[in-house]
Amino acid sequence: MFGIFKRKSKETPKEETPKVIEEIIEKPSSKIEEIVQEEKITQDVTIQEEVIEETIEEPKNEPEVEKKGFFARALEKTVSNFKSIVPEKKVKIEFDIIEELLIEADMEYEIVEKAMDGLPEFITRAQLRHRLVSLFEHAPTIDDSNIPTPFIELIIGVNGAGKTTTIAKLANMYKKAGKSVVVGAGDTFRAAAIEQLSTWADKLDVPIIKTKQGHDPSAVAYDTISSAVAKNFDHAIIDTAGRLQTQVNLANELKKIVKVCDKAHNGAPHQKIMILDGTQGNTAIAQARAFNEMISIDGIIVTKLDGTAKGGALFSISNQLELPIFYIGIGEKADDLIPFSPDEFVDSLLDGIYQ
Ligand SMILES: Nc1nc2c(ncn2[C@@H]2O[C@H](COP(=O)(O)OP(=O)(O)O)[C@@H](O)[C@H]2O)c(=O)[nH]1
Ligand SMILES: [Mg+2]
Repeated sequence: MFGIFKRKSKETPKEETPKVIEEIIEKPSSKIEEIVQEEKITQDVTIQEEVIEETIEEPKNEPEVEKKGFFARALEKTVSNFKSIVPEKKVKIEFDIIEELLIEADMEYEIVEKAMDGLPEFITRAQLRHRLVSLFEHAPTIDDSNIPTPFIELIIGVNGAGKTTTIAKLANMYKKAGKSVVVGAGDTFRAAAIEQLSTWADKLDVPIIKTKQGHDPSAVAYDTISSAVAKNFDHAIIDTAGRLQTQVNLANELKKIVKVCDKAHNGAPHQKIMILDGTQGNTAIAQARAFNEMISIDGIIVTKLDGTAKGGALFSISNQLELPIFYIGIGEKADDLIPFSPDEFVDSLLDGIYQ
């Protein structure tokens, strides 16, 4: 770990001349082919030409929503479920009731036991808060001074988890902080995935590196990084395909992308971020473990927390995987990404049950 997790900077965004650099790579770069052949990084993955019909919704142009209380918004469904167990907020709550609430919120039983071990029969907010916050011991290290340029992030996760949308959200956040960003459409498995990222790139006015469906995603990663280096970009964010983690192909492909990133720029990718669908709750853990074994992950972004009552799964996710949660996704728009804060998260949860 570099300790280079970057939070929203407080700088005011620079005035930028809108410019779209769009590069279409017709063929995987010959450089990549050389590297792969020379080093026998992995067997060539045969990518079936497959067209999956997918509706890409135009990102809506809505005014920016006030972000105050966004953890409360993220936990709205989780907390509203609590009402059936604790109809009225209290100062002290019985041990068994707390246990029930946490399980209801989809916290794994093992973690509930760990968190509540030795707590008294009636538990105060402060007692529970301390235990819950400490479950996020793997909170990200923040060191803004030590961020390599370009800062290269590889985004992984299963189909539908929210990878492409999260890339748009990250790009939007970096741009708003006055940084330059290039995105790479590394999910070459589906044409729709390339189109979806292109639509976002147009909307956000960030350059995109893309190729045709079925082409080598490593080539896209290589060219995205090369472009970021050549043009002195601050950030490069690379998308990947998310077919099922059980496929050996996917593991090989991801390993190859990681190696090629390092060839393109020593030390890249600086962060491998896994995107987990929050509506899956605890079941996302097994998925995450599989990815972590393929290419070790640096941190997690949990999406779709706005649409789930399983907010408690975040405790298990971070604790079981021993990984930090960098951000959470709370909607489909570019601004719907917030840095994860264990304190605020726990407080919003407790607001739903304590006076
Ligand atoms: N409600 C909500 N929807 C999200 C969020 N993140 C992504 N989505 C939606 O989830 C769907 C799949 O996202 P996508 O980025 O295409 O997933 P990918 O296959 O992993 O790239 C899309 O309809 C997104 O708009 C989120 O934080 N909240
Ligand atoms: Mg995608």
